[in-house]
Amino acid sequence: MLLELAKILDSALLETREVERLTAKVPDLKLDDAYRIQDEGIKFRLARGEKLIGLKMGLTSKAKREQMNLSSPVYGVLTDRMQQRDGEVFSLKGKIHPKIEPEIAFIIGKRELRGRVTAQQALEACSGICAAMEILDSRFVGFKYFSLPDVVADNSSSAYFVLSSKVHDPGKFDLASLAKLQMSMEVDGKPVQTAFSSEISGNPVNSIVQLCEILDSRGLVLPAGSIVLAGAATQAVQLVAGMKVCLRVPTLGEVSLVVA
Ligand code: OOG
Ligand code: MG
Repeated sequence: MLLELAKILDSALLETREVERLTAKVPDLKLDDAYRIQDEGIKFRLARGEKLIGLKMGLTSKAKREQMNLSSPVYGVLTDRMQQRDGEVFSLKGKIHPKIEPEIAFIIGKRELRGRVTAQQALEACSGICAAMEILDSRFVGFKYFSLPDVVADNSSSAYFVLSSKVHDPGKFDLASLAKLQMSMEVDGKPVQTAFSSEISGNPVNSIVQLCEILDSRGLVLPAGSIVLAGAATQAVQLVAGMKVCLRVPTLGEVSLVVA
């Protein structure tokens, strides 16, 4: 059954169409099984030649939990095909109902993270940190009214992401400074969503801590070299052709995309 549900979502992705939420068919879908559906969906993508390059945390801010009416952090998987280049033109072709949100990304260094870690250990395990934006695109009708198992099964709405071309040495930051980053996402030069990085689980580094906890509970590790998106600091904004979106984080730099 799980494989069948994964196939439904995978065809929706490939055919750019919305499908009914899975819990309409399987009302008692459990979160564990939802992660198994996510795993199967990722296997389909890997079989098509995509490579795993990281993980994203989602629903790590109050703004996002309220926007989606969902209660706890979840993770999704990032592949090389999802990554856009900083400043690149992003075409809406082949997208269902994409939204963009401001994030912070960490690059895990040469050693994998296994088991539970503290925020300090998580920070020390990083080799890079940068400003980032995630483009979500749920495969569910209206991008709304889904439950936690639905969103997890759908790879936590992961679709695309972009990292700033400026990646910093995390040694320049301590935990306190990482909670005070000012994040301003602009559309055509006007700020539309602004927040401090503390909106992300109190500190974006805590997203790595939470990710390790969930991975550990599933018997998995956070691989060396992974990109980790910490989750959006604010609500997501719908993408419209012609808009230029730029996230500015004064101490980190900026990252942008032009929507076509
Ligand atoms: C779920 C994914 C949320 C974030 O950064 O909070 C997320 C959704 O909003 O569809 O990626
Ligand atoms: Mg996100």
